[in-house]
Amino acid sequence: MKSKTSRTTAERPLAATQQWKALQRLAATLKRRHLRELFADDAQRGERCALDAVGLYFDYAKQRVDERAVALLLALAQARDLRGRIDAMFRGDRINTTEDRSVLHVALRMPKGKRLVVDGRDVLAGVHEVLERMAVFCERVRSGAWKGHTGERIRHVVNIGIGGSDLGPVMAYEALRHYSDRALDFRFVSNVDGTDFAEATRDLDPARTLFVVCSKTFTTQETLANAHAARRWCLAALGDERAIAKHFVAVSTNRGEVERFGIDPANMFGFWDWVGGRYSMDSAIGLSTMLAIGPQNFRDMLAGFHAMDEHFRKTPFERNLPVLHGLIGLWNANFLGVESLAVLPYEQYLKRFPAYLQQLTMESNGKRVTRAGKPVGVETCPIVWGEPGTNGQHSFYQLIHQGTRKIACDFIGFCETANPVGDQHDLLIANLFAQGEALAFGKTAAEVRAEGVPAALVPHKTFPGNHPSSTILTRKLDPRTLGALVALYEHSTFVQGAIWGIDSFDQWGVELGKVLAKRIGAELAATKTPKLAHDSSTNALIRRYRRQRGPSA
Ligand code: G6Q
Repeated sequence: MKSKTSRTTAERPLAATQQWKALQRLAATLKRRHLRELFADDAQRGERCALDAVGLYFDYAKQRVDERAVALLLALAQARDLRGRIDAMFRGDRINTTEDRSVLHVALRMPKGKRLVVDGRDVLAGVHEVLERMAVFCERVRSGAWKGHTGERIRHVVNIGIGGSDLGPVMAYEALRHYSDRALDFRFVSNVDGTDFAEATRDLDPARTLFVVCSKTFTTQETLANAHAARRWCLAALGDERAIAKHFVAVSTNRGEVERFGIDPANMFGFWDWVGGRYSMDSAIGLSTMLAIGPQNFRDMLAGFHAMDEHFRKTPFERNLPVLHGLIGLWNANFLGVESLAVLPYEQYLKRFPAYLQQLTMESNGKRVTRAGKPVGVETCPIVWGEPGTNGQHSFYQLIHQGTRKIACDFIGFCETANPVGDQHDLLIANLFAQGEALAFGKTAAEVRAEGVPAALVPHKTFPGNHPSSTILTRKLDPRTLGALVALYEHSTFVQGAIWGIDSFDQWGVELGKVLAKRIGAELAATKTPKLAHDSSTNALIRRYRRQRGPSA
């Protein structure tokens, strides 16, 4: 139950709360301590600062926290009514206040047989009905029962979508490629740059190609441009409007626009306004994922998501993985001045995971005002980026080790590989562990001198260390683990947004981009030189482009 005090504290400017001030005081002390000392003080730190949940082992011992910091962060979470926020989301309250919507991606992975009534309707009935239709369709395509217009079976699937309608599908396809049907070839087209479409389709046979057009609104300029290009490409080869029904399916909430485009609503898979784009990879937006890995693997992925949801909803905060992960990220961002988070999966299949997390975290928490429209008053989302290991080690890790910026790292590794090649997996994981160790402990000048390094080179070969990192280690990358991992980051993002008091589920900055390009698009398309009223720089760029552009198709 929410106490009156907790409600009041939850509404007070964050930086004015007693918990925030206590954390600031503690940070001033902890900033002076090196991870070397924290480890020296406690021989059990490695075991104590770790958590095992839903198959994920989360080691935060190399974060610059101690017991007091964790306790204060937990107190902050309580004071900001995190429990109430979690309950409100799972209940279906309209917590996306600026768009007046519920936020129910957690419903997409609730098992059959449960009920979740929102506004008088059981949303789970709709979720499972769509999942079943998706499964029937995917089985037909995968078995060859679904034929193209000329009677050929489908061999190529092209997902057309952007943002949340692209990043989840492409990330999940790459992550679970080991589980995919290799008789089907998958491409992903997102950019309005025609090169994306041209390169994705140049070697495809239209008679054997299926387009999955993913757009929640079905009004997104990039996606519609690419979908129309696909339509022309298909008709140019197959020469018959009736081919569209065999080569196009849509995933959308907007039936009217889907019909207007010419896709049969029988070939449309729906979802709901309470699924945000960046939280939609486990809705029908995951149709390409299901086509690749099959319905059972898709269900296993949903089960992994759900297991993490249940852990998040039910576990006391001190043992709650997303809560601790989120709070430690917030500690780094707000109290240690860490500006960015590098996500470093030591797993080639997770090569698109950092890009996926960029949208999830930065679109959700890249905000400057609270739900009430007041300045947050503290830093919000850090910059998230990353690359798979070991590739990153040979490029940007230099800056993390010896640069002047403060960067935190999330290392992600798996004990088993799907592709054992000699002893390469051990080599990969040795690199992961070695990097975490080196970042934490560094190398002192005395250690460098003791190696006989000439004095002039000592400063260059000294590593300050004390760079915070977490390691998420799990058994192997399978559909269930992927679901749990994504849900971990979804909820960690939620935790941070709840504490900052922002709406993590709107994206007015994205909407702005959608509007701005329309005006200039008309000016570029105009046959007569248009009268321009932008700033002088933009006007000059438009004129130069109009003079120099190449021929259009
Ligand atoms: C995600 C955002 C955004 C969105 C794209 C595509 O949370 O809202 O990235 O997914 O702009 O939108 P449509 O799916 O409507 O085409």
